[in-house]
Amino acid sequence: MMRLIRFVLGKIILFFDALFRPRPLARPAAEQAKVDAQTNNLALYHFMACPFCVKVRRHMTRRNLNIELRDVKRDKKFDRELVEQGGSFQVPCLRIRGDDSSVRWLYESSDIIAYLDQRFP
Ligand SMILES: N[C@@H](CCC(=O)N[C@@H](CS)C(=O)NCC(=O)O)C(=O)O
Repeated sequence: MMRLIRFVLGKIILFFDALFRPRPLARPAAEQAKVDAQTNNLALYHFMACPFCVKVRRHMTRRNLNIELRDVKRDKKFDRELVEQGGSFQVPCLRIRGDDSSVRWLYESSDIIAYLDQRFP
């Protein structure tokens, strides 16, 4: 029963997400290219119908941040990486690779949004 409720709620969330898609920020091409180069080091572990993931994905769209999406429900490899390297199965989670190749796993949708706002003001 809970699974069914979650499934239906997920579909409703995705419907409204698609219906009210945010308008992406328009940057000059050179500036967007710079931002794209920086977001290359980021990957968002998520799944489609998760409301907290929708919140982060909508923020990314609004800020025009092209961050690789890794769906943990569609690809077991991402599921394993998240648990084994991130430390727990919770989405959304932002994988941040530093210039020195160090990796940080950032959980919590609000913290992810705050991080993106601070890095791409
Ligand atoms: N406070 C967290 C909540 C995240 C959360 O509850 N995510 C759910 C999916 S919507 C989750 O990962 N649950 C673990 C599971 O499904 O096992 C946030 O804002 O990111």
